[in-house]
Amino acid sequence: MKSKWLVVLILIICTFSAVACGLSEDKKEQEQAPEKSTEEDLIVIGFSQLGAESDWRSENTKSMQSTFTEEKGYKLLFEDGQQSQTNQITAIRRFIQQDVDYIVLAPVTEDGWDTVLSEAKEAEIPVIIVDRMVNVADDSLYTCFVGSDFELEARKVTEWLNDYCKSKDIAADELHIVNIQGTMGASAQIGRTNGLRKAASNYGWDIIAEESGEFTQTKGREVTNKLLRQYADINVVYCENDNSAFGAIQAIKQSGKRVGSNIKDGEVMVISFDGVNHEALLDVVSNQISCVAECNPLHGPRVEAIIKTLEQGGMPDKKSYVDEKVYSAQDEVSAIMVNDKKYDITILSEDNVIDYYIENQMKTQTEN
Ligand code: GZL
Repeated sequence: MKSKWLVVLILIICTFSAVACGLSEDKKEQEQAPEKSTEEDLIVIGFSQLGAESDWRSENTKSMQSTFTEEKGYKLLFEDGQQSQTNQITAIRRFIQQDVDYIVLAPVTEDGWDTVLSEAKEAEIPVIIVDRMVNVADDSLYTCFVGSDFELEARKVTEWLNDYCKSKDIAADELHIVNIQGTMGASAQIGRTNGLRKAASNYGWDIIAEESGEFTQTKGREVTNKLLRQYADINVVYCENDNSAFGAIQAIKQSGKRVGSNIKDGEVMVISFDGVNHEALLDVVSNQISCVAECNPLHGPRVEAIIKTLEQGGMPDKKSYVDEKVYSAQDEVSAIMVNDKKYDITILSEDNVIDYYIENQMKTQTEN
């Protein structure tokens, strides 16, 4: 009898130990298994992008999309506003309904955001403003801003223009400028226009006309065409982004005039902003664009750094601005001063232009 019970006891012990081993194996497997980011582990970001109007905007969108991937623990909800504030407001309301973790807004224009940002604040969803700024009565409606100082960009190129003219004995009253503006009411347009106006008032330049080229090549060409037909003495076309500059260059050539820096010899000078793609930098080398202020679009890594700070309970700077270069192929001006600060001019040539283009592309890769 005893031996039978002994056998039963041994069987019971074996069974329990087998089960215990199994459990520990499962536990070990779980511990070794890589963390699978399940849906609820992802940080959900609602990104309201203003549109797809320019090469700059495409690079900006690419930077955000390549930064906020599921592999890195994010779920990016991307909405293209197609240049419409109404669409962007609708997108933000959708993000609120979806209870995203963060809202990132690249606002098409500065005004009109108070109500919808109050709704986001009410829902306790942090809002990060990227690229252009919002003009709100209460700046607690957004957590922070990261982007460019557009008026500084304008001060840089206008200081370059002033120093270049001095080096060529071109008198201030010999300059007859048209401003091909960006999207009216956008921070980039406001800052770049203000910077030109202040320099013109300061140095005695003649701004013949200002009209929006909407940051696009088509509209830039159309507006420049019209102004060239209206005003025979235009010798500087100040374009508030590269795509409108590409259009202006086409219009100047179609008018039978020559594009270039040699104003004294009758060339029409083109000045621009962005310097984002190879075409723009090659236009600088070939003297189609005399000077371009870089406007860096690679905000993905910058926004990610802000979100990481917030995730760790930190508070990012309320406003952070990107350091940006000035490019020219004219070596008469090697540096400029703005507000007592010196900015070197990056002199581009066929030998080095690829380095700067690659550098920008590398920034895209390395910063992500
Ligand atoms: C600048 C950005 C502007 C670019 C344009 O940060 O808002 O909008 O200069 C773009 O190319 O369309």
